Amino acid sequence: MSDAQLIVTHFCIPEHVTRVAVLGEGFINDTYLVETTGTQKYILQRKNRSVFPDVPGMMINIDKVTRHIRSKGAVTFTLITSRDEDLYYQDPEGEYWTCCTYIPDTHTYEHAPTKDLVRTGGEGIGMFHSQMADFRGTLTTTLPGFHNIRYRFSQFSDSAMANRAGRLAGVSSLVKEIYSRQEKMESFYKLIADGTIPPRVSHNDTKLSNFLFDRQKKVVCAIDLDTVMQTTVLYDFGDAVRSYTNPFAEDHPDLSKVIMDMERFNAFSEGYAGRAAWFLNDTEKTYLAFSALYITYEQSLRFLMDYIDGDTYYRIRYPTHNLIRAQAQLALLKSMEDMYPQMRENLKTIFKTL
Ligand code: GN1
Ligand code: MG
Repeated sequence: MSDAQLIVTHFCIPEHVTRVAVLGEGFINDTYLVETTGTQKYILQRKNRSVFPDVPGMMINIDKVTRHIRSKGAVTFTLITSRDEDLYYQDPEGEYWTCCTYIPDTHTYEHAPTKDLVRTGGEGIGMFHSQMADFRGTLTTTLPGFHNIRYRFSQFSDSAMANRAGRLAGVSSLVKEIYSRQEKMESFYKLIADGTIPPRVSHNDTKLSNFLFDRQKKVVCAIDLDTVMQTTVLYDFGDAVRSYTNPFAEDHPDLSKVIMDMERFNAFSEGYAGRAAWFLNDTEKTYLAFSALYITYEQSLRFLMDYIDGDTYYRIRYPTHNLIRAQAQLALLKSMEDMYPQMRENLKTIFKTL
């Protein structure tokens, strides 16, 4: 019996388990699909302890959010408790495992195949924010500073100083690109830190592959709620624009192909605004476009930092994978910078014509 096959017996799955197989290529956790004698399937995950310092707190957040969504009659997954009635099972090595229902007939995408999928993706994120807009509970900040660029700069400077993998000299031009935008990014973050941009329940990892789509390619719900916290919905809008508007994967090696496609941006924004306009305030609307630059920049910084550190955070498939990822995200950022005035104009028009 494999580890996962043994672990799954610690959860209250009513059916008899017939198969446990590796699923997907997550960067952080290990994920398995659990098949049973019934029609219901489950997802089993080993959470990455070095990334998530507070797995119990994280699971309470996920439980609160999924209950809130379910209370509205909307689709989401359900957490399966352990035989000890916890939201996780901790194995003898101290590893945390969790289990939830699998939503049938759904797919995920690494990059968006069509503009229609981009639009429905925008609706999906708007729907998630909308469903959570009347949540009056509190979520634990399980990853303090996750999208805080001041914190990311201090991490980045420490990495550069330590130069643990001896790779710094080879990436000096990229490092320069990162530092040249520091002030601009910090002034956006200041608005979040001082509350000018209000905190709301947000997903914090809204890349395309963290949403389920049905057979008709319509969005079903958000998954991977590990990072759900009360930050700003702008992080989600920005991260999704980063992921949906690039017609290629986030690690595409041909930088000349990596662009922010304006038609996709418009489709995404229309989908999002249609669901979210009712709760967004004017400041949030004003900064939506910039949030895409901010998160794309942050992602480039994080990939580059992991390359400098010697690939200790993200799972890689080849030695320069993090470097390629950082370069692709920087190329995307430059494309967004060129189109920024147009992005703002288009958003204004979209909100006006709703
Ligand atoms: C990670 O866990 P996953 O693969 O959905 C990362 C995100 C990055 C993303 C880049 C907890 O997301 O922040 O944007 O990779 N999650 C964590 O693909 O660090
Ligand atoms: Mg994921």
